[in-house]
Amino acid sequence: MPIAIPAEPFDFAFDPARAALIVIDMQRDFLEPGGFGEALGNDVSLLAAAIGPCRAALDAARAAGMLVIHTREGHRADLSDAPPAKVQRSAPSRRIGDPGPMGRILVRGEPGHEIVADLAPLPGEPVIDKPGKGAFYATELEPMLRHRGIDALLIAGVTTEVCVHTTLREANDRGFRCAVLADACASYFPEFHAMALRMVSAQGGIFGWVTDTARLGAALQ
Ligand code: C5J
Repeated sequence: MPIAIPAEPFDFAFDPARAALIVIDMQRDFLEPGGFGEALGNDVSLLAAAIGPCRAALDAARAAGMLVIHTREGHRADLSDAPPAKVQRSAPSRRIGDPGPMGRILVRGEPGHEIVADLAPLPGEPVIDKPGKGAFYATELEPMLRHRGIDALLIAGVTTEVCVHTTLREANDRGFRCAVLADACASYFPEFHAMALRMVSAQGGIFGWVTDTARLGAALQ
């Protein structure tokens, strides 16, 4: 049955049976010291704030029987799916594919590529491995959503202005109605987080809606 969540710029109406929660890239490589995020010069502790809200969103979505999808950014061991331009732009000291304390940086199957323990996918929940920032690029996400009749997405994860935003923009152009869960997203740059959220709901909701886990949880009860 359709429900409506208070959101900006106005209520976000969706049918939980036709909606999915997508949790973007809550991986050790972005959230823990020694991974990709830190190799790029970031303070990774800034992303920890999103873990609790992501967990709350997962609990609410699972209890409501909603589809839950996780994504992971990373590359094949031979880096054949990593554009040279992306590898060259990663930190000169430790680049994508280089060894680090959590294994090879941003490489599938390495410890750093795993989703943080608190947000581990449950058996049966799809995990999308993506080589890019957007979860639709070079992945099976779109057919997966279409085959299940999904038309609305609730989006959480990191980082707000990079992989969350890129995925949101891809989804918006494909006709999905999207709401970002503000407290379940985070950035290494708090000002980018705030501005990225404003970009979503400005201009009458040009990319979608912004809400939070408390409002989602209350609406799904
Ligand atoms: C980045 C991401 N920031 N998951 N990836 O490189 O946002």
